[in-house]
Amino acid sequence: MKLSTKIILALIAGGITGLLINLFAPGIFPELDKFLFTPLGKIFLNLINMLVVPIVFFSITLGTAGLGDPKKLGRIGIKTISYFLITTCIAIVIGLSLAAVFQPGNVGEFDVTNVEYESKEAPPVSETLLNIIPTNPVKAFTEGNMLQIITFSIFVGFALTMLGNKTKGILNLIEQGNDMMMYLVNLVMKFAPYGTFGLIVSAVGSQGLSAIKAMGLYMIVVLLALFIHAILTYGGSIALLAKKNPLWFFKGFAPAMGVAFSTSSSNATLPISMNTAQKNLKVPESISSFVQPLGATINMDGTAIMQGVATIFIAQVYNVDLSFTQLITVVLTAVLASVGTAGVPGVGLIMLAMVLNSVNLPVEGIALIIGIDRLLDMTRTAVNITGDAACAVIIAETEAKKEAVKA
Ligand code: DAS
Repeated sequence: MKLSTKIILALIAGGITGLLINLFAPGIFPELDKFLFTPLGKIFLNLINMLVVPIVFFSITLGTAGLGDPKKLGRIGIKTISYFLITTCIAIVIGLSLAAVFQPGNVGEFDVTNVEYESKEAPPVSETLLNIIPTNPVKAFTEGNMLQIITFSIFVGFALTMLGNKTKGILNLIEQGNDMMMYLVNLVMKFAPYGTFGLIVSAVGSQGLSAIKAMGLYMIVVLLALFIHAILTYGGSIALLAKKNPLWFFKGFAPAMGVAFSTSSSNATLPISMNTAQKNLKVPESISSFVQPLGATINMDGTAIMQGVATIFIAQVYNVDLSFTQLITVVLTAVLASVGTAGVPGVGLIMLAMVLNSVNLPVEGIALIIGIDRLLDMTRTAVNITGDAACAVIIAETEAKKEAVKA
């Protein structure tokens, strides 16, 4: 049986198991979760997180060096950032529009009298962007500071390109390191169905139906926006720009989407999403290794959608009418917030405070959506990494056409 089928089956079995335990034997769930489901998920999460930092360094260094001339690096960089920014803006507009149409904050009673939310201080995006150049690369590696690791890797790859044969030995060493990491990814992938099962049972079992019932319409609007964005924006751009069948893309990338869904972490899924894009979608390693780690760190369309819908939802609950200028502010702030969101569970909610502050909405409103956010984080993370893969496929195809014309 194909790995993607095993992961999908594990997702379904995990969801059903979590719901059944929650419905019929909630009393035994905590013990079962503590001694079975959480350990399964934690082992899998730790195994893939163990690979992230070395994979990002080896792959981006190789990817940058593999691109050959700096002009190609510049061209791919511009295409990548442009695709990321345009799709994130589209994502937020879809989220805002659906929230305005379905009015999730005006349906049902939301008691806002005693909601409290201690907003965790998120670093301002300007600080995040200024800090992308590491003053101490070793510290960046030990702290897992992805943007700084990416920047340092691009510089190393650029140096290897410019020095050519002088540093051939180092390039070979990095190539061998990358091969070693990719072997380990394949090894860890064998455990994916078990880890995915454990993570899903844990997430669904602990959430239960109460949160889903209370926030039903909000959840539906977010999920609908995520689905529309994935099909229209990613499916449409794959068809129009890469001239590929969207079904081929989604089917090929399904294993990575399943892992992202179960881990709620773009960073943790990165080794698997790169491996899947290279193996199933035939994206050249040099392009996949440049686009996907960058995307996992700064391109979060799913998160931007949640932030758009949540802002309108909270405005509706507090009876605040946002002006058109304020909506533009929400789009721009949500783009910045999604750039500043690290690819780890739950950070999108922390960055939401920044979007709410930009239009003077009460941050306490986040307390209304916290209960359902764990389940929504799973889906938006799957969308986040899918956008990165769509970008990689499109760049791979457009670069291949450019090479063909040159030849
Ligand atoms: N879970 C984050 C990710 O890994 C996104 C978020 O929290 O919104 O993409």
